[in-house]
Amino acid sequence: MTTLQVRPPTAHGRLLDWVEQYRRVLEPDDVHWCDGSEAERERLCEGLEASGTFRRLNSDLRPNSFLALSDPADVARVEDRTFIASVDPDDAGPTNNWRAPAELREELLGHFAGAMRGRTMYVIPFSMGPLRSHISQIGVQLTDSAYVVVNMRIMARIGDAVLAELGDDGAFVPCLHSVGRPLTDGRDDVPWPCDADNKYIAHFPETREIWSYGSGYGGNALLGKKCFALRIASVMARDEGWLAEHMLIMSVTPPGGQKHYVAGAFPSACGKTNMAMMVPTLPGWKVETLGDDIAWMQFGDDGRLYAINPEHGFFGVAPNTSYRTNPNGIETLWGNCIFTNTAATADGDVWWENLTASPPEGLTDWRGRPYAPGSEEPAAHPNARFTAPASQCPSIAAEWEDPAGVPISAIVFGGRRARNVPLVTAARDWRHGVFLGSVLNSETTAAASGAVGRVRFDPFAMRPFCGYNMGDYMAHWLETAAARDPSRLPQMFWVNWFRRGADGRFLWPGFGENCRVLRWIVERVEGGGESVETPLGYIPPPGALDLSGLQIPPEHMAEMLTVDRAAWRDEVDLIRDHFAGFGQHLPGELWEELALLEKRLEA
Ligand code: SAT
Ligand code: MN
Repeated sequence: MTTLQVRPPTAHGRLLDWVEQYRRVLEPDDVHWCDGSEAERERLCEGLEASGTFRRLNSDLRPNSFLALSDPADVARVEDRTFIASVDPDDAGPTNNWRAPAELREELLGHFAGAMRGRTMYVIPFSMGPLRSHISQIGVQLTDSAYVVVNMRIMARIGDAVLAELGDDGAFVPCLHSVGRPLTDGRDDVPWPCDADNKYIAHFPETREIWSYGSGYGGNALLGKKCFALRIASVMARDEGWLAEHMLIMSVTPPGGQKHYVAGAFPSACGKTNMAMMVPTLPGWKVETLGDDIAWMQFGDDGRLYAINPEHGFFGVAPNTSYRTNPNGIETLWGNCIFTNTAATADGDVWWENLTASPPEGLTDWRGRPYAPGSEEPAAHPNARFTAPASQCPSIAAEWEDPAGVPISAIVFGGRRARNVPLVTAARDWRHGVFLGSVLNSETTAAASGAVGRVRFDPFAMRPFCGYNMGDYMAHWLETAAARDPSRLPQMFWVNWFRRGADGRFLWPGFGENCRVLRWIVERVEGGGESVETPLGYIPPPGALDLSGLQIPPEHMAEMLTVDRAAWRDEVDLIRDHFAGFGQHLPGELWEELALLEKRLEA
C-alpha cells in the first residue's frame, strides 16, 4: 500500500496532470490510486485499526463493520465554513457564504501546501450514479484520509471501473481534500486527524471544482455527496436543464395497483431515510427504496421527469433509528457498515439513543468514556451516522440502479413544523408547487453545527446545498417545466409529520403510518383523492384519509388539516421578508403566488 505506484492506471492526460499538480502542492509521501477492490478495502481497514481510527465490531454480531470516534471538534457539516466562490458574489446569493475565488484559492493553498507530508495521497475515481447512465457524473477525489476512502467505497461506485468509464478524455469534477494534519518533524498521528480551527468547504462553480480542508466528517469530507451531488451538480443542472435535488426516491404500490415513484425533499435529519424505507401499515400497500438523500432528475423524451439516486449507500443519522421507527434501516445495518460517533456496547457492538428502550449495561459513549445511565449527555452524538451499502436494504427496489432512472409521479416537500403547516397540502399546479417548495421551512437539527430547533426557511431543503443564487434556483424550477405538458409533470405536495399539540406532543404518529398520506397522494396522482380547497392548496377532509385502526382524536385531525388564517397571515409576513432577501433574483411568479395566497387568506 505504501509503495509509490510508478505507473498510474490511466492514460487520461488531464487527470494525470491534475494529480501531479496537487501532489507537488500537498507533498504526500506516496500516492495510491484506489482500484475499489475488496482486498484494498481490507488493507485500508487494517491500517485504520492499527492507527486507532477504527475499532472492529464483534464479527459474530456485526461482521465486517467498524466504529470510528471523531475529534469532538469535527462532528457535523459546518455551514459557516462552507463557501461558494463564484466570480460574481451575486451568483452565490444571500443564503451562501461568498468568497472571491482567487483570494480563497490563495488562502487555501497556504493550508494545502505540504498538508499531506508523512501521509499517503489516495486518488479515488468515483461515479455519482450507475455506470453507463446518461444522468451520472464522474469525480476524482484526492484525500489523505483512508477513513474517507472506505466510506466513499460504500457511498459511491469507485475505482478501476470508473477509470474505464472515464477513458482517456472523459469529464470529471476534481475534488481536493485534506484533513490538514501533516506528520512532520516526527509528529505522531492521532485517531481522528483534522484541523478543527481552519475548516474550509470550498466550491468553485465556474470551474466545477471542490476544495475541502480541515474536516474528516461526513459531507465535509465525502465530497461526492453534498459538495458534488448537490452544490456543484445544482450548477451543472442549471446550465444543462436538469435538477440536482436533496430528495429521497421511493416507490409506492397500492394493493393490486400501479407502481408510482415519489421524490421527497426534507432537510437533513428530518426523516428522509425513515420515509424511503417505510413499512406501510395499510394492508397490501408496498413501499420500495431507491434513495434516501439525493435525486438527479432529467426530463425524458416522453415528457416525464426521470430520477436516479447518484449515491451507492446510505449515510444516515443513527440516533432514534430502531425496529420501531425504521425496521428496514436496522436490517440494512447487519454488516459491512461503518459507524461514526455512536456508543459502543460491552460485547463489541454499537448503540445509540432509542435503539432499544433502555441503554445496555457497560456502554462506552461517543467520546470513548464509560457511559453513566441517566447522564445528561447522550451516549451517541446526536449526529452519529452509519455508512451502509444501499444494496443491503431489504426494501431496495430491483430497479434502483436502472441507468435510465425512474419516472417521478409526485414530489413531496416536508420540514419540521410544530404549528401551522398542515399534515398534507396538494399544490394547484407546478408553479404553485414551486411556490410551496420555495417557502419550505423547518426547525434546525444537529446535522449542521449551530443552534438546534430554530425555524428557518429552507427552500426545497436545499438552503445549505444550492451552489448558486437560490432566487435563480427557484426560477430554474419554473423554467425547466415551462414549455412542458402539465399532465406529464409530477404533482407537488407539502407534508408535515411534526405538528405538535398544546401539550407539546406530536399529533401524528408518523413513520409507517405516513402511508395513509401517501395513499391520498397516489389517489391524487391517479385523478382521485377527495379534497377541499384552502388558501394554501388542496387538503383532504379527515374522511378522505384512510385512518382505519388509528386512534387519533378527531379534533387533532381537524387541527392538522386546517389552515389557520390568522397564523398564516403572520407566515405571509415572514415569507415576504424571505422573498425580499433575494431581491431581483426572486422570480416574479413567486411574488404573484404570494399575493394570491394573501388574497385567499383575506377572502
Ligand atoms: O454530513 S452530511 O452532509 O452528509 C449529512 C447531512 O447533513 O445530510
Ligand atoms: Mn441530506
